[in-house]
Amino acid sequence: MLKKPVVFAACLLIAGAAAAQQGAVEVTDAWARATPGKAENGAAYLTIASPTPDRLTGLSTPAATAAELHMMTMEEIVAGGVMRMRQLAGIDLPAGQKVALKPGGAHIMLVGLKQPLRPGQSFPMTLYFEKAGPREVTVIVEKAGAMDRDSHAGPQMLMPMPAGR
Ligand SMILES: [Cu+2]
Repeated sequence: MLKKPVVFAACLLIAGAAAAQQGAVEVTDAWARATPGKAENGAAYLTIASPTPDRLTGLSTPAATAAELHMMTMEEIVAGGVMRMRQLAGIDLPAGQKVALKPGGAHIMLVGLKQPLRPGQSFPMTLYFEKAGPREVTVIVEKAGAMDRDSHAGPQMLMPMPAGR
């Protein structure tokens, strides 16, 4: 299925066929976790569906110094130990499939928050797509323990990753 050995892609949730309208990248359920105290970093999540193959190559937001694409690996989640993340250069978007950035997998790291994220707040974020260009979305801040933007969403699923690295 995957032609390139992109390890991170195995961790992305493919949430079934998308109903995206022709020619438009859809970004939905953009949310961020509220941050405790004066935490310097935060995490944001969203779901992307592109009707044509594309690639998310970068992000920016006035809420933080930088917004980076990060991935946590399977071992780290199972071990429940120290949170280690590595930065991704981008995320491939297969045509017509939803790609979800969710807790425990790929996420957007908000590095250097200008101010703490409080529940109920929102802030703009711009996603840069290789083909579709920039797209601005509004990110809603959910409470600190939130696992999902929507309470009706199903349980978190983790796909096994190829061993070795
Ligand atoms: Cu991160």
